[in-house]
Amino acid sequence: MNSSQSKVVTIERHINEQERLHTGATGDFSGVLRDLTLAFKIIWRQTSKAGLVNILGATGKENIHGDQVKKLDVFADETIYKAMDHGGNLCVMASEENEDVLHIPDRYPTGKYVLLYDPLDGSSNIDANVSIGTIFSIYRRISKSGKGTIEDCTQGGFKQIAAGYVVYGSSTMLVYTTGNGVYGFTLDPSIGEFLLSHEDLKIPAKGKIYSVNEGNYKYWQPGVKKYIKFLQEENKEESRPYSLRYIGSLVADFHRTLLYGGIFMYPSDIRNKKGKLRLMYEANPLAMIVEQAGGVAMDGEQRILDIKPDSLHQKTPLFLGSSEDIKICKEFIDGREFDLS
Ligand code: AHM
Ligand code: MG
Repeated sequence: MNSSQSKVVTIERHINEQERLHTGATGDFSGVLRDLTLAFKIIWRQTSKAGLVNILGATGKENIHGDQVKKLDVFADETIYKAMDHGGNLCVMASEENEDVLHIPDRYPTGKYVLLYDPLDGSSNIDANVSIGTIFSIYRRISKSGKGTIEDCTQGGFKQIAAGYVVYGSSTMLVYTTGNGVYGFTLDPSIGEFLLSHEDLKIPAKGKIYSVNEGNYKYWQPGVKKYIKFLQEENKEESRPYSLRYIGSLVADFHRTLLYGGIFMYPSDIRNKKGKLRLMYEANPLAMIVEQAGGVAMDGEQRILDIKPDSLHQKTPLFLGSSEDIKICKEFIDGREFDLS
């Protein structure tokens, strides 16, 4: 055996190794991650052959946010629920696509963990074959026993014990953290395994890219507008003007920001005072990941993970990315940095 040969680490092996870092681990938590991985592979299989099986297109229904629900959203939502309802490790789930919490069926045991998920993020992009994703977030239950409750599902983001996402793109990647750094796995379709490809990911302290739906410019608050103008000003030492990249698929925009650095924004505007993105399903999990990678996530005023949730589907403005970029953005929002010379 050639000892210089790099080791192949499957997600299964990685989960086991992470578990061993925690004394007293029972394996229940690893069980949650393992079951999730299976769901992701099933969703990947379906998204990658979507055009072939005539599953593209709208169901004609709207979800509780008023978005049109696509067939693949429904498929992904049900796939995750069914993969996770019987393992005995969860007490309750909640999904962006469902108004109420999702209980574990009576015939299965309940466990000590809580799963929140956005089954198919960026679904308006499906028909154009643009990258889409799944986002997940795991908490420990706070209710004592039996079925989990809405309170289990509306804990502050700082209480997350794991978070991750899958991006179904030119290749399919799973990125996750259990509070011990961020790890990325690329799916090898020939063997159906996620293999470790990005170890201990760190976001650059400063980037050269900003990512925002600039079509909403006229509705933003003055500080955000001035910050965007600042990014567009020329300053070679500070790598300005920044490049603009916006896919309109949060997972894909986040993934690029994590790897290349820079800033992603979905600010509030005069029409949507709380922005568009969902705190529990989108902002909190990505905030945990970006912080674990050395970056920052805020709502314009405070740290995302410090927001006290008041409802399952609440929205939040979201600014996340490289620490230096977020710091400058915050100065503009606070009105302390208006010199564009
Ligand atoms: P969703 O597809 O789960 O409803 O998520 C909302 C999506 C995000 O992926 C993306 O960042 C954002 O909406 C894009 O919004 P907009 O089209 O307003 O730029
Ligand atoms: Mg979403």
